[in-house]
Amino acid sequence: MLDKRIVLHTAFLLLLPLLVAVLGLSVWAALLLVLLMLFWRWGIVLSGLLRPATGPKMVLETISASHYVEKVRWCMDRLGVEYEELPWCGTLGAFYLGRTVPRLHFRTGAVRSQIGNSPEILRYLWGAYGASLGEAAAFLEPTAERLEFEGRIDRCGVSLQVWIYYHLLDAPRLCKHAWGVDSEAIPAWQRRLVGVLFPLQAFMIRKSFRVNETRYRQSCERIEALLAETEAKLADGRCSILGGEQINYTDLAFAAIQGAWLQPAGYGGAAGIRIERGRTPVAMQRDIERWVEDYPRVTRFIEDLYEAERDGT
Ligand SMILES: N[C@@H](CCC(=O)N[C@@H](CS)C(=O)NCC(=O)O)C(=O)O
Repeated sequence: MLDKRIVLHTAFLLLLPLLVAVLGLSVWAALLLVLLMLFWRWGIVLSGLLRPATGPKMVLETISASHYVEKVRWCMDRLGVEYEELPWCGTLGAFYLGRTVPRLHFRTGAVRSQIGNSPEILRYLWGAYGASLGEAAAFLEPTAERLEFEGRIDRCGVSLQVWIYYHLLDAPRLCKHAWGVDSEAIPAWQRRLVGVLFPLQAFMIRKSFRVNETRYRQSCERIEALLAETEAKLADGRCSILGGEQINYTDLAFAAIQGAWLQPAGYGGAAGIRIERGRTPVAMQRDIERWVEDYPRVTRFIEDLYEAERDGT
């Protein structure tokens, strides 16, 4: 979430050398400008103290198609807390602001705070609502076993990112769609920027995820290892992957992260983007169909959970 006052101040700051050069200002005039900029920045700090941040209590920064976002969004929806979603176009935040999504902004006393990284956000929600919401928040309770499983689900999420980009970077139209260029909820300037910058964004994604044939194969193996392990666990008809009758956050995390390839009805709740299987490249469809066939219990588990919880009809 960008503070407009700071964005404006930074823009002016960047333009200062240009201003000095164009107007041919003296050293003293340039020094005066520097002092003015410092006072302006101080004014922003003071106004923040005098007029504490307002706005919604919680804001979740997101991108349209993200399995990590979906994990947090689903937990927040299930918890029943009020929040607003602030959608960005994919890749802009990572490469130009150095932040990942999901990112949760919330009020803490007179100031606003923020957390990135889905596991930490869930720990915050548990800490903030575990006691006050009681039974309704019980699914968020972290145990050693759940934390360990969540860690493996999240690592598999990275393998899924490699798998997705291996298939989608060569399908620019669909890739841009996944990044949100067709989503009216996202500011038009971001959608246009991502449209224009696509070759650069694709290059940076390819480099940062090291998307190549070897990594693709490794990623498939890692994804399939978790799918096979979960398939075996579900064989006894349990309701929750780690056992027991009650769903907990690891079930939602598993379904949200693995939902990236299955794309069940209701994926993303009301806010995300679904990538219909029929639109994906043939090789991607082949992988998906193989996984559906090889892991039928996992497939049913994810689809049933979505139908029950995300109104996936
Ligand atoms: N470990 C992080 C991973 C988050 C992540 O990789 N998010 C991707 C989207 S799936 C992201 O922020 N991409 C940056 C962007 O698109 O701006 C988490 O669990 O939240």
